[in-house]
Amino acid sequence: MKIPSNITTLIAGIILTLVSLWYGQNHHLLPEAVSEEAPLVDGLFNMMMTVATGLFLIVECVLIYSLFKFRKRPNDPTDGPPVHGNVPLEILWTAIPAVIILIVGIYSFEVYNSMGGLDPMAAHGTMAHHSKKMPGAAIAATLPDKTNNQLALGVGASPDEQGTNPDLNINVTGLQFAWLFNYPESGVTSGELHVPIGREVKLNISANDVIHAFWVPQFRLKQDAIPGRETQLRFTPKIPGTYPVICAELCGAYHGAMKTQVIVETPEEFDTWLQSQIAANQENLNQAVAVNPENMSTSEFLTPYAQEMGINSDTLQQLHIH
Ligand SMILES: [Cu+2]
Repeated sequence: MKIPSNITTLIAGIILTLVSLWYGQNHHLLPEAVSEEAPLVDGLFNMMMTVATGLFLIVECVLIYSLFKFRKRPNDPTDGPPVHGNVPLEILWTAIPAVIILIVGIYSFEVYNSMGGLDPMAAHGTMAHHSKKMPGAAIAATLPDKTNNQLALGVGASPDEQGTNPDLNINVTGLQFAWLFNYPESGVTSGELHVPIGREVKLNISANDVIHAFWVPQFRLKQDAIPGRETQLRFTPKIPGTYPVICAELCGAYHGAMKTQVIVETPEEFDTWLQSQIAANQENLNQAVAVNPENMSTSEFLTPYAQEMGINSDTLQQLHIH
């Protein structure tokens, strides 16, 4: 019995499609998705995984079939037929990837927009708040605001949240080789990130020395931390747990050790943690008052902070501190 080849092709096509669709949803390659925005990225990834599985199976099946079908037979010294090209086939194998790329392009643009990647206000904050709690605040405020008139960098508010303020602002600073998290509303600074579920969080990210990258795979978010330029990530945590914060930009000898964790917790647990940090800070402050350098001049006192901020002594002179 000879089955017509177009029916064989049809059955193979159906099996291929079903296998691709199944694997696109069951690859288990991504970690848990713990923010409200993360499933958008997973949808895009699964779609690309489906297409990639289909292409992989087509290419490998044709390859293995050809290895057997067109192998050299014993006592056959002849060459294969000379094939110079096939215009319709070339048009086909150019058109199919072009269409796939167009669809992936439009889809990823949609995901990026829904997550807030195109929020025009995303980077309109200033760097000044990063030094708000430092004695150098008066000087920082007089420096020209470098972040204005620059394109937004990062993920801002989603289209229906644009113009609204996030529930929680956190200043994130990357430095060789650690992450620092500062909660400006309460003045708490911590080496690990705590965020409450169901609240919209905005991270204002910067770097002290070189470029770092803030990455939490479970949030499906990654953003460069750039010296002298603020970037943002705005998202809503959803599932409580402890997840890794990883530096994803080679930043020096101990880049591999630049890790901490993000603790996603209920708003009650988060408030308890914040209060305990405020209490701990208060204790440190009481100890610090004893060594307050009252007998230093303002410029003497500010010089180390200025150096840390990359301001040279000439600039400091021009500020006329009395
Ligand atoms: Cu780093």
